[in-house]
Amino acid sequence: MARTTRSRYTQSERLFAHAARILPGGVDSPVRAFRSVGGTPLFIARAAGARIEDADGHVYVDYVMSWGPLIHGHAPKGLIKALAEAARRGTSFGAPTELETRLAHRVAMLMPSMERVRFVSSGTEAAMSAVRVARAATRRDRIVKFEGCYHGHADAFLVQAGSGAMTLGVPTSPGVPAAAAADTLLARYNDLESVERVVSANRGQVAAIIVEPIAGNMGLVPPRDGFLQGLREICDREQMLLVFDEVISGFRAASGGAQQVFGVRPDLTCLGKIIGGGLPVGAYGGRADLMELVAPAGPVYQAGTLSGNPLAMTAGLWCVMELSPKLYRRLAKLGARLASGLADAARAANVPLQVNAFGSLVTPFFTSQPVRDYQSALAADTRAYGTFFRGMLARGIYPPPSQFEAWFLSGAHAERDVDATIKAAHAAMRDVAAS
Ligand code: KE4
Repeated sequence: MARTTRSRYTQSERLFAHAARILPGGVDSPVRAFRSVGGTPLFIARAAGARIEDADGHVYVDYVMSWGPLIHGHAPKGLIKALAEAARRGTSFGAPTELETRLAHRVAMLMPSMERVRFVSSGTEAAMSAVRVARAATRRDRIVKFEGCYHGHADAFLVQAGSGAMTLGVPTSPGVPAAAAADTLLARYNDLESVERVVSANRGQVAAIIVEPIAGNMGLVPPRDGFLQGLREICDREQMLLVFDEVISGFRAASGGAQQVFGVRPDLTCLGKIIGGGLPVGAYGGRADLMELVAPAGPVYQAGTLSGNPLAMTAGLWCVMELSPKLYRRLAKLGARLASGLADAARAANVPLQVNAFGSLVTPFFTSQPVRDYQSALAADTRAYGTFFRGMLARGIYPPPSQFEAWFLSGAHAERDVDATIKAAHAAMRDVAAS
């Protein structure tokens, strides 16, 4: 009988088949299903530092890093120790603890625009709550978001531009009522004129502009010079609020996030990922006069059983206390090394590639044109990315399973990890060229 070649991923395939019978799509978040890159999602058994190990025992250099929270790498010893001690004191109280106050003060020290902070359990909760505060404060219902930016899965954000850019938003997902989408207007990232057009067509009705100050959800797209400052000026002129969604960029672009890097002060900020150190934490905050509207201080209702959970606060505190200028210098060096190495690998294989990079965030776009917004990101060849992704996986590197995500470096990554990644990329680019 012909020997069936044993798959590299036998255990993951078995586990995925079981999962798919009870979990929609076999996963708890869509991007994990490898739908856009092909193949079976890897089921992870353990991870440490910059490495992740799948159920078949294969080890990979990890560039997903749980989609951003793990700026210090997987399972740092100090974090595990702090969590073990915290767990022995109890895992959740549903009552205030000093930990929340300590973390909130640390956040406010790093991001002075956050005069008040409310902890929640995800970036989605942070963004939806910040928008609720903005609507309450301005007594206006409409918001402006940008094509290609993602702020979690609340109804108001699952919206795409209507027939014309000036028309009201339409849902991108079944189950989102047209009415919920209609108050969301779309503008083009890095294009202030598109913002002016939308704002003038809805004068006096827009509560806020919400933006990823460094976009990570169309792949990495940094702001053009003057873009964020321009949004600030439009908001001031139109009495709208500026909401920075720093779920990715917060504590990653710098200890004070993108607002520190670009010197633009938002009225409200959303945080997630790093602030929880890998445990479920989100936060929103900003001007005291706005945040004092939040219950029970004010009438804007928002609540959460596990908000400020002591284990999550312990992890968040440990992570933000470990941030240092030395870490950011290392991350910037590693990011630049990775970005130029990926570009070299593509050039050597004559594969069109644009590499966007910002500190420890990198995205290789399989396209010959610069990527500055959603339209130019969509021009990328996702089939080529899928070939590249599978080639990297087969060579022990675990990039994000989507062309439209950022690669995340951590303090646990070493130059030898980046060099091994670049070596694998030369081979994977040849796979792309040959496909
Ligand atoms: P969560 O609800 O997933 O914690 O955060 C939503 C969110 C809000 N704002 C920004 C800028 C974000 O990037 C996110 C979540 N990011 C994605 C990855 N790009 C999470 C991964 C996933 O959806 O599985």
